[in-house]
Amino acid sequence: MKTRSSLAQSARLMERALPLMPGGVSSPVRAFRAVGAEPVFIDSARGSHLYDVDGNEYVDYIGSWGPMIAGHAHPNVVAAITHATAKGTSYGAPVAAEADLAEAILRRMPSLQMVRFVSSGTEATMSAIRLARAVTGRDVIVKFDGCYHGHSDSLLVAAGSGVLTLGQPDSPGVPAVLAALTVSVPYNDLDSVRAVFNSRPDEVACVIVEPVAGNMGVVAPAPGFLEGLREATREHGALLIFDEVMTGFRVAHGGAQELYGVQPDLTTLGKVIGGGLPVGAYGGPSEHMSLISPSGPVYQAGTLSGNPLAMAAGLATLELVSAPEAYEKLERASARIEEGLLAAAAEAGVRVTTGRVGSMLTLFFSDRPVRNYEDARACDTQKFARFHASMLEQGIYLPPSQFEGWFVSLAHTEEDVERTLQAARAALHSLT
Ligand code: KE4
Repeated sequence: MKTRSSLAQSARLMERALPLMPGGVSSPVRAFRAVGAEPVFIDSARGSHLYDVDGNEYVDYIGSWGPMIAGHAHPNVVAAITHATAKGTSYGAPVAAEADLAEAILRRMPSLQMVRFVSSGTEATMSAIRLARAVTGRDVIVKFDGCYHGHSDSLLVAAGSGVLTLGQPDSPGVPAVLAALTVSVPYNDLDSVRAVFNSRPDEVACVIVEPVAGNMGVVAPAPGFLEGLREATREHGALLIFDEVMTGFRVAHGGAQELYGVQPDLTTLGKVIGGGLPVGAYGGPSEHMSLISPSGPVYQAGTLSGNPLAMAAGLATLELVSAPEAYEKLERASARIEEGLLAAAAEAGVRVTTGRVGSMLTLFFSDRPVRNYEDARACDTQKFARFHASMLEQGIYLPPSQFEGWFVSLAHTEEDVERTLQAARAALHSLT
């Protein structure tokens, strides 16, 4: 069993970073707090592999939390960014590349007639709910426990991802008067959504949902859930927002809205459409999007929105996942990993379940299926932490939280999969 050589340089770099940046990191979940391990500093990456500053090599299942669907440092993406960089890095002016990426997105998602680029998923969802409030003239938003839509005030309520990982589903600093306008209900529970509409008729501006939840671990929508949201929002004059920051062009060529055949009013995007550079986007019908400044009164802006390098990286990445075979390859590798994990757990006598849609999956340390936040919270996070530590020691780099998804890329090989399953067998046996 291959184990890591040293972590001395990572430790030294964390010692240096800690007094400079909160937790020594630029995003909380990277601090590995939930798994009680020391984070490794990454020096480089290529394909499906990461290389840390001590020279240890890992098979990577974080993929920068989703963007690296074509693998790290893909030659096409590197060439696109390099070509763009040689002409300058940012102009604060329109560039043709914005329309290039916009056309690529609209071709894949017919529910979008227009799109606005921003620099993160947080900006995308924050802007989409502002637009929904403007379109409807209403203030209340409905979200789902355990879903995470970035860290804007209105959406940091019963949130998933890092806030759930760190056991802080709500955050200090969010004014109570604002949080009161956000109603969070259980995922996959249509009755609770209908109850909100019945109790606060004409107040709900939008329902925002991860069409496949990825921030309490991967949880698929129950049959009829998304269709029910579409029907309830239409019936009550609220907008349906699909937050496809994670699922967009990840779970299917046209995202979750293609996979499940449900068209939202607004869609938010990120991750894959930036190919590893900072890009977010929100879009929908022209009648709504034309309300966005400067064509309309709803203000939203960004110094680096539509950055030419980020547009080039996003377009090159989308082109790499444009053939149907790409999703077939992702499906085969991801299904192989899922069935291998389940077999290894059964062999070791460890009770687990899995959540998977396409190339995003989670191994839950739970003896029951995970269908919502309450189920996810019942997972054995200590056992997950021990599993994570063993996998990391064996050179398999997993998200450092039970409440995150693993991401498979086009670069993951048969050998990567077999190495992962071999490590998982050892890790699971070490738990018994
Ligand atoms: P960003 O602001 O982090 O670009 O996107 C926020 C966001 C919005 N919507 C969904 C469905 C998301 O998953 C995210 C961000 N995802 C997390 C990982 N689960 C980002 C990782 C991090 O916070 O460091």
